[in-house]
Amino acid sequence: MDLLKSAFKASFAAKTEELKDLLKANGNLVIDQVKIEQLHGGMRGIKLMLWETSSLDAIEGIRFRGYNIPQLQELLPRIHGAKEPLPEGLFWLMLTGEIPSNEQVEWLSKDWASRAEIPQHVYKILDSLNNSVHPMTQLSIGILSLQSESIFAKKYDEGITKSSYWEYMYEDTVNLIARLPGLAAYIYRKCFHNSQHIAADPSLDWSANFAHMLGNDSPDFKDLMRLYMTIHADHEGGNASAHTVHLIGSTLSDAYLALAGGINALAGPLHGLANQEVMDWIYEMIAHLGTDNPSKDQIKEYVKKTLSEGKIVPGYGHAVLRAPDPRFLAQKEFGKEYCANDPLVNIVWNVFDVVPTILEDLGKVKNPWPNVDAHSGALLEFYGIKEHNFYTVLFGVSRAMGVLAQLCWDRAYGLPLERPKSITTEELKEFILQTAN
Ligand code: HAX
Repeated sequence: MDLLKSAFKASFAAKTEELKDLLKANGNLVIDQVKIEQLHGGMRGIKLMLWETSSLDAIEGIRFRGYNIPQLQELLPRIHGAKEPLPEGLFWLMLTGEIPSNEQVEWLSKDWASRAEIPQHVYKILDSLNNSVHPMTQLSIGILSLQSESIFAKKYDEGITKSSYWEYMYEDTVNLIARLPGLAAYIYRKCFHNSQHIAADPSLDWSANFAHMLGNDSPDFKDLMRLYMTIHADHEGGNASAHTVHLIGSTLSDAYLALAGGINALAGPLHGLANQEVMDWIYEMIAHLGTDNPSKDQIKEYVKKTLSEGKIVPGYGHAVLRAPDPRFLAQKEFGKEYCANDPLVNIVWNVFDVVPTILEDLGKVKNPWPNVDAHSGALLEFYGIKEHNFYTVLFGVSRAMGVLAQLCWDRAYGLPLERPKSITTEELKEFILQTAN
């Protein structure tokens, strides 16, 4: 059994026993109550899922196995001259609860590089797609085409015991994560660089190799990719992409089928597609105002125009967060170090200075602060990745790490099929009537 697989096994073995005892003793305790407004309002805040890899605090932001973003940046290993920690370390942490050593991260990097080969039929399917097909749709199709490689599906078909599900889920998970940069880079070079593909360099770490295959070998861009891949990886279980993967996985669909579903959820403008929308919105503002150096007053007027047309300001607001997203702030710090004079980056910062007050004044927006998607596009554009409709693909590659690590936990715990109860409006009316009497 490989290094991480055995570390994961040790980690979940103890927790599974603990969880069993906990359920036995406390299974009837009520943890939450549901208001009718929550039933109608997107189930906000209802506690109804186990999720081990991360947990979201409304003010502090995301914590991965208890560590917030600044702590992760300090503690996770940086190897081979990287200035940013490697996301491989975060994946190790999500599965084991332990910050890995440099040697463990180095091993994982090499393990992923050795699993990265993509079968030819996947490329053929991608090549058959017209470039007008959105890159997120192509990513979803690419992942589905890779499903031919699922070890879990094959073993399930042959007949396996429930106690071994986790093992094959682990294999699918790491194989899929290993292949995603190659898949995403293939889509990028096919759509935007005339199918001039760049071969993988297995001597590089996962993110650096991704940067290389996209076409930018600068050390700074490799560090941006390490940062980007780390901070987008997970946001607890209730967000649409994570919950979709968990739900699909609960039917014992394999990692490929489950992740493709999550990618489709991420492709919505209220979720991951917001990073594309932010950049499109900034470019529309630049065109409307006739300057790529708009003043804060000009930005204010444009924000008001956007709202007066009944549109949302992309990159702002959140269903859980009630403070500036630490993932936004981490990117701002990166920007200050590497591209403080870039006009587009400065627009992002000026938008940050004016938007929260305007949204707050509307009186209905619960969180007027920027989320992760408000910043990422400007940094990518600085390093030459200028195609806005590709941005959510990068988010998807990173998000795969968190949701697939959790899928391993789901199978290790033997979590059952997810099946909540829905009711009709008539039943709701009846309930209200009965409660009133
Ligand atoms: N611009 C304008 N209006 C906004 C707004 C924004 N950025 N954010 C919220 N509102 C509005 C809502 O549309 C809603 O209006 P109505 O009552 O008229 O329908 C009202 O304020 C209350 O909404 P809320 O309770 O504050 O927010 P929700 O939990 O319902 O929605 C969203 C959270 C993220 C969907 C929302 O803030 C939004 O649409 N933001 C812009 C899109 C965006 O950036 N999405 C990415 C979020 C992070 C993420 O998942 N990244 O992948």
